[in-house]
Amino acid sequence: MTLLSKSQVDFFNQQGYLLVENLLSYQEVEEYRSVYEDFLSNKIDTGSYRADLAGSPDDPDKKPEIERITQIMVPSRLLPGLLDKTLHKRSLAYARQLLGDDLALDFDMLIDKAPFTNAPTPWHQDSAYWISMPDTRAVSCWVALDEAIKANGCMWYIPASHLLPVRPHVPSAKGGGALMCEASEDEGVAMEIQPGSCVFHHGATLHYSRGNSTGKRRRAFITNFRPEGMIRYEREHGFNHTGDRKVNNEDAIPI
Ligand SMILES: O=C(O)CCC(=O)C(=O)O
Repeated sequence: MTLLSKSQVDFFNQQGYLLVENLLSYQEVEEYRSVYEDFLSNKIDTGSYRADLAGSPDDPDKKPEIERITQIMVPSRLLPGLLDKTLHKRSLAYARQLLGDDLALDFDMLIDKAPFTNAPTPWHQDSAYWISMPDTRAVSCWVALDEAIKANGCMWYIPASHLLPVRPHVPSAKGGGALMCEASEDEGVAMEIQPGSCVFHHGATLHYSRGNSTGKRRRAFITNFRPEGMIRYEREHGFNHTGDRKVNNEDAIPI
């Protein structure tokens, strides 16, 4: 595996995100797609770890027939063999180069946007979901398993937003929808990437994706890392990233 250059690490520190191409080979992408299918089809029982990130209406008659944004939390807890494979190993190695050797896997997740579901992931900072912590180093690796373009929901990031205070967040929908804050595409950059490539973003970087308006799926496999000491801190406070979608960061609670 190649090391990140100093200019890549500097870019991440200044801008709050970093593109890394070809984290996975074509063959590896095929293997991950096959495992992804086992999660989506519930061949691997995802139980309460699965939800629609777009939320579900209170009225069951209005419930969409298909999930619009399928989110499956902690896939490596359900299939521990994933931890020894390329995506987890390489993304951890890069995360350590970006933010320090004490980083470890906090959680992972799958987010799939089904064809023609047109449901954006609202603008947010991951840190709004998390309890306030004494050490705020955290980085996600968003790996595309399909070509990610604006029309199917590639990620957008607001440069240097991780250096500013966390914005106030509120739930975007009843029934467990994603958190959202005020932000717009005018502030952001779209990262259109190939299958097997990935973008790292800091836990405080503002990000978003448009809905999927194409006829193909948009599958992403995401790993999230923070210092081992902070993972222990979270667990001691009963926080384990298995699906709670409220504002947990006290600085992100609107006044
Ligand atoms: O895949 C998406 O649309 C959103 C991903 C996201 O919010 C994240 O990785 O933190």
